[in-house]
Amino acid sequence: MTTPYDDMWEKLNLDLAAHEGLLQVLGKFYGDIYLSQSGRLKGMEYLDFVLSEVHGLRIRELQEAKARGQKVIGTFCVFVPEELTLAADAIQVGLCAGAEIGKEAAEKILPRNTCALIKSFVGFKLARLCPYIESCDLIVGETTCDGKKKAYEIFADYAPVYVMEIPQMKQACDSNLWKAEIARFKDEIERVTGHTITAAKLKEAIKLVNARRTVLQRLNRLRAAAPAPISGRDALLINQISFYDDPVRFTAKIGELCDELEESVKAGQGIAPQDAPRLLLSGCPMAVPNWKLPFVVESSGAVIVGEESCIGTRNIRDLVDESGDTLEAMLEAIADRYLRIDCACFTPNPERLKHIVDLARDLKADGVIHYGLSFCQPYAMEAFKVEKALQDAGIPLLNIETDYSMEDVEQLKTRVEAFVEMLH
Ligand code: BJ8
Repeated sequence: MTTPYDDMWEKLNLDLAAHEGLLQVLGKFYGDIYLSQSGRLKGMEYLDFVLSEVHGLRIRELQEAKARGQKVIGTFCVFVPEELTLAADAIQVGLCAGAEIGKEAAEKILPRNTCALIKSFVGFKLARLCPYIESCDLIVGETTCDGKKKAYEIFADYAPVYVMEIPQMKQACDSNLWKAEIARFKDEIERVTGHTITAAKLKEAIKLVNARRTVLQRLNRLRAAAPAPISGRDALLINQISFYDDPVRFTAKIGELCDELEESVKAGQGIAPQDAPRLLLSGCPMAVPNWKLPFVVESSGAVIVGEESCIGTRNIRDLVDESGDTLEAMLEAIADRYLRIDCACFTPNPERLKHIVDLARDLKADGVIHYGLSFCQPYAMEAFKVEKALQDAGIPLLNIETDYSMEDVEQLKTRVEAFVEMLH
């Protein structure tokens, strides 16, 4: 089948047949998981449109920006400060890594017992499937978990990669290391873009990224209402889209959607029955199109009211302090904000336990599902502490480990249904 974008795919050197296969899977998934939902608000049309054009208009926009001289920076972790990228007049995209396609290629150069997210990004590159990866002038990796850290060494054979060192603890010396890393990243971005980051540009960028976080915070607050005004699937999609859509457009559109949601809440309307068990998902990020667990949960009679995840609250909870006027003060504020991220790669990581309990209470969640990708040690190890913290708070937990394959859907359904039944 030919599409208006075929020339673009050829220029990006995608494997056309494999890419077409990916789009078909994505389209079918989206139809089954998203378009089948009833009672969605008008604002959701924006999500449907963006997703239908995820491999289309947005890539064209990136190509047009590149033709004007802008650079595209790809990332796989929320530690990479987008404020600096934007201040250098570049575009940052969070690369998705949520599909199994490309796994076979990845397993030729990675151990099989590697988490699905890592296999996915390596596989996408090797199989020439992702127009976002192919649009990137630089891919920024980071030393978070061991799997990612080592995978970037391999990835660097296929794409331009720069790696940020993320501390593993949060002591004064770690904070100094992190500040130095932010400064090193600034230099690298200036080198790649050819633009000097000025205080005025950085201030503007800080405001822009904070505005996107603020609208997502507003969305999260609205989800505390009962009945829930939006499905967990749609909220996850919004968070996923936030990583690659234009930040100004995204913030405006989600603001409009929140206005609509506010009206629904005022009218006492929701997308699930008032007594549907409310669940918080917690753990590993769910990248596009990893919608498996939310779909299983919401077709089991429960509604997801929050995501304690990097594609969720962990990415938007903290704002950068906007009061600084000098470059130094702003870089310091950026370093402070990012070091507050409570990824399980840190030791110890007590903040995350508190955040999960607080979030479950704020959102009036009846239970928590801890979601770990198979072979992800940081989150699997931390799940024991999460369980203990929730037990102490009297909140039930279901611990799920899975990957991107569909083989365990029935088994997951049985476990989730039993958990939901217990909460009724
Ligand atoms: S700040 S959560 S985005 S590292 S699932 S690759 S941890 S083995 S994704 Fe993450 Fe940054 Fe942390 Fe967030 Fe490794 Fe685990 Fe795989 Fe993971």
